[in-house]
Amino acid sequence: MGKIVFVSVLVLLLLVNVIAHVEDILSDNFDHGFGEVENLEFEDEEIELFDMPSWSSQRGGKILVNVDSFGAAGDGVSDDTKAFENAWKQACSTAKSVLLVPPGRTYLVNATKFRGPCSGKLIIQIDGTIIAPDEPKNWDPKSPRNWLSFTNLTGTTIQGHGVIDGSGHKWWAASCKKNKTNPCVGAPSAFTIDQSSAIKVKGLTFQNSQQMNFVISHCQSVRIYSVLVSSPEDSPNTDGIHLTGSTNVVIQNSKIATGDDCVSIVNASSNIKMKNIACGPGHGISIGSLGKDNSTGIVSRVVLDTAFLKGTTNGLRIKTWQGGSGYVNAVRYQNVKMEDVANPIIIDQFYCDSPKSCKNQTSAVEISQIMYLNISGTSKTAEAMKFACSDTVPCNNIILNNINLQRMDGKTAQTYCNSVTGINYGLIEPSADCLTSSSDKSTIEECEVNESEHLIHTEL
Ligand SMILES: *[C@@H]1O[C@H](CO)[C@@H](O)[C@H](O)[C@H]1NC(C)=O
Ligand SMILES: *[C@@H]1O[C@H](CO)[C@@H](O)[C@H](O)[C@H]1NC(C)=O
Ligand SMILES: *[C@@H]1O[C@H](CO)[C@@H](O)[C@H](O)[C@H]1NC(C)=O
Ligand SMILES: *[C@@H]1O[C@H](CO)[C@@H](O)[C@H](O)[C@H]1NC(C)=O
Ligand SMILES: *[C@@H]1O[C@H](CO)[C@@H](O)[C@H](O)[C@H]1NC(C)=O
Ligand SMILES: *[C@@H]1O[C@H](CO)[C@@H](O)[C@H](O)[C@H]1NC(C)=O
Ligand SMILES: *[C@@H]1O[C@H](CO)[C@@H](O)[C@H](O)[C@H]1NC(C)=O
Ligand SMILES: CC(=O)N[C@H]1CO[C@H](CO)[C@@H](O)[C@@H]1O
Repeated sequence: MGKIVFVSVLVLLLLVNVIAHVEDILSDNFDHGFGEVENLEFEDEEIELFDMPSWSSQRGGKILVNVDSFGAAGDGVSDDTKAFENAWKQACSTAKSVLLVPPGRTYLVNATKFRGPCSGKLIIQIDGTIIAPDEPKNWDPKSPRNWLSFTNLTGTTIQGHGVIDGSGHKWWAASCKKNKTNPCVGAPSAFTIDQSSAIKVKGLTFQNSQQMNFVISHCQSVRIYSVLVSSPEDSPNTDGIHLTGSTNVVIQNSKIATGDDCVSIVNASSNIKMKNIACGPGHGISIGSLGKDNSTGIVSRVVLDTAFLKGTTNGLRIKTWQGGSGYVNAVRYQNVKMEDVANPIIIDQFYCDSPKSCKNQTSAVEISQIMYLNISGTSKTAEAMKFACSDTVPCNNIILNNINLQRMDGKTAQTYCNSVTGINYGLIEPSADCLTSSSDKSTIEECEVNESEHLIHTEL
């Protein structure tokens, strides 16, 4: 008896230790990782000034570069591409300039690359609507995957109450996801910020993108807030905000309704913070996919704090293809409310978004230190939590704390586990018995076996 009590206490101590240790690792990383982006210097006074709804004169010592002054018609029919290009040249080469797309008008603009570096900290004030030509057949063959893209900028603010509309309807109809007889070809991303740093995006609406709505690629220090993404639930591959190769990114107070992932975070991205996000319809908030075609995928240090997901086909998802390498680690999801969400919590190391089924392979992108804290709401699927991990590369240190996911139809929700280790504490509903101990094998054995004996002992 004494031995049992002793072992139980030992096990408890081990568990407490593991929890404390993992929390240390997480909070250390996060505090350290996000200090930089939290302290990014943006000139907030100026930003208030430029939030004014319309511009008719120059203010605050800024030089206004209005696309209308370069011959833009703004009638939604005339081709305003040249006017935008010329306005860009002027604005980008002038210190203290504001590139203005004025409100109340609609500008038709072809695929265009807006290149930096620019002199000074450019402000791009978009209050009007910019629309893309809607016919895929006439799309500029030199820019098959981009509509509006901004590259090589530093310290740029893009803001306003304007709308970026990809006119995607014909692209969607031509997608192989819509009609299997169509060839699978990529469509343009609507709005891309590439190879840039210290970028702020505020207030814009992205809608009806041809494929992804808003892409951040190979950037450092980006803050996105109060953006709205709105594309139909059945529009194929229209990710809301897509991050690739980017570090120190904050996405805040944003609302995303679309046909693919609300947010997708892929390779070589780290220090990503999302706060106060509404998602749905859509495919949820995703890390991945990673590891396709045996590639290396690395994502680390991601926090989602405060989110509401409604009617999405996944909730908090990590998806990797078999055969990949690399890792996903240090991810924390907290304070998330779900309503009518399929697969609210899912790690899928068998992701296969291809017409052919994927071969089982032994290598995989390794997944560890993933924490779910205070996640509640309703699940559309029986498996409210799913940890489908590779037998050869298991998921480690998965931590659940205060989870309450109920099925919509009142039946009992379940947790699916394959090859996963970790811990759970607090209320866990549905229960996740696969996660009771640390990833340390010796601890698992002691823990499982002797905790149950301890219970029997107290019942006696
Ligand atoms: C925009 O694209 C159309 C084809 O859709 C083309 O006719 C037109 O010349 C392009 N405009 C410019 C300024 O390149
Ligand atoms: C980006 O700008 C830098 C100067 O700041 C220049 O040297 C470099 O060639 C530019 N890169 C691209 C891809 O345009
Ligand atoms: C799919 O595309 C083919 C060829 O363009 C067309 O004949 C068929 O009607 C389409 N099917 C649907 C469901 O739209
Ligand atoms: C992912 O990023 C790493 C660098 O961080 C790179 O080595 C690797 O090739 C990238 N993978 C893909 C698929 O681009
Ligand atoms: C990935 O690796 C597996 C195992 O080595 C191999 O069978 C497969 O052909 C590879 N796939 C690709 C796309 O290279
Ligand atoms: C749990 O998350 C919800 C949002 O879903 C929030 O309202 C609540 O305050 C959180 N609880 C705690 C203890 O942080
Ligand atoms: C691949 O592995 C998974 C998980 O171990 C298993 O459920 C599935 O049946 C396997 N598929 C094949 C084709 O071997
Ligand atoms: C170390 C120890 O006491 N292990 C025991 C834990 O409980 C199981 C039975 O559930 C025993 O088989 C182990 O020997």
